[in-house]
Amino acid sequence: MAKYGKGRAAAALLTLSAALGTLSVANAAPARAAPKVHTIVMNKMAYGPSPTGLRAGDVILWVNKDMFRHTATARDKSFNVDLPAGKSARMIVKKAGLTNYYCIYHPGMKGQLAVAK
Ligand SMILES: [Cu+2]
Repeated sequence: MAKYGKGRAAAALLTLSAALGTLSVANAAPARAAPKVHTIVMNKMAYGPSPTGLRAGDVILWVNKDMFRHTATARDKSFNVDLPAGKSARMIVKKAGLTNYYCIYHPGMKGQLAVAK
């Protein structure tokens, strides 16, 4: 009987701590707006326009609508997205500032990301 009672108390404590854990998560309000998803389309051997309002932590969805394989490769090697024809991929923007990128298969394809902190 005593054993049963202890078990009940432990279970109640677990429930309580779980509830507190939920509360503290709910109270941790984000300091800034949630990350946004920006799309850059590769089509007809060119990148679509660079998104405005990019911030570090945002996501870029690269979409290759072309019939060729393309990459988005940063000149400073901070990212490299390699996409077969018709594929897409998500990339988290990590670095603030200006980053030039190009396609390693078609060096005439060029773009630039402008990322705020
Ligand atoms: Cu290419």
